[in-house]
Amino acid sequence: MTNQRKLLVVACILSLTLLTSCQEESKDQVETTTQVETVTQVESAPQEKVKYRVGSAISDAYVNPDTIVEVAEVDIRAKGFVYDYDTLTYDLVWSDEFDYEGAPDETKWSYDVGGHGWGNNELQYYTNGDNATVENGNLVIEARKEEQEGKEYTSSRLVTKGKGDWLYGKIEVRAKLPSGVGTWPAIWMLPTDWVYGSWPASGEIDIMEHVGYRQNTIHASIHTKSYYHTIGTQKTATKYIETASEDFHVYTVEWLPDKIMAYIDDELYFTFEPVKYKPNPTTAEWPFDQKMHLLLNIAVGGNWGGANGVDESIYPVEMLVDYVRVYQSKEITNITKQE
Ligand SMILES: [Ca+2]
Repeated sequence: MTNQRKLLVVACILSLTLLTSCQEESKDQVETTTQVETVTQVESAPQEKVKYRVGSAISDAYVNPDTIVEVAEVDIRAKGFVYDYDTLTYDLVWSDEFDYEGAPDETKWSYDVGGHGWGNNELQYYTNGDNATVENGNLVIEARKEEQEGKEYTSSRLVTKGKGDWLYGKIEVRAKLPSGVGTWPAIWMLPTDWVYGSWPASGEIDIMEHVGYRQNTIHASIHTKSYYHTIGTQKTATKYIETASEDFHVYTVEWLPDKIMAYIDDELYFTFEPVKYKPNPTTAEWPFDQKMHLLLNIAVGGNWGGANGVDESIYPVEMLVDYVRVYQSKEITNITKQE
């Protein structure tokens, strides 16, 4: 090999190495960006992030001062509440330990019944409790492949509406989730009285959602008139856990007068604090000053759960719930705004 050739070979090896490392670097960057986007959706890309930062905690949410609108004091929400978070004490106010056998306690649970798709083109018919039972210390919700009322699947959706609802508090649900493409279990909350209008104006809090085609990725979300999934503005965080369907995990929401947080096994992974998006939030950003009740269900298919199809071969599938515990804090329950 001539010297010239040797040089050429060395140059080729060098440029190949560089190219490879460049590609690896850009791949890393893409992955990082994707993760950030999944965690928090920023309303608009600010020019100078530091300048627009609002609140004491470092956050991905910023308020652009050019967009600040004046709001009458009476219409401002989620602002002006004074409490010491570190000294809050919680008392158990409602629970079901599922430490009995048979049908779920009818003093605590009712059923949403029907097969109209539930706003999401879901495939199941929700029965009047036929797919829910309590055994071995757990509530068992079972989704089955069986025809009923023109639908190919049955399941149950338990609700505490009319039997348990709360304003502010900490809701803990220890559960083991079904797996399989097309399953969509959820632990969530809806308003009891819809005083700010129909969905999403009166709000929705999703304590836990899991879609089978993204096994072990857990979602916590809120929906309001300004922030909801149909227009892509809902506030969401995701957390990957390794054993969502093999082990029980504790899914928690902590609902305070000015923010909502979600945890898995006591680890915080979602905070929604509306003043970080708007200095003067209204009910469009914070309808969460009215009572809400709890819902537990497995949906089959649907716009999100069925986005990658539905595996028909996996049924029946179950969600097990060891307990539901609702705590409230006397420092928070009767809190009013400071003038
Ligand atoms: Ca139990």
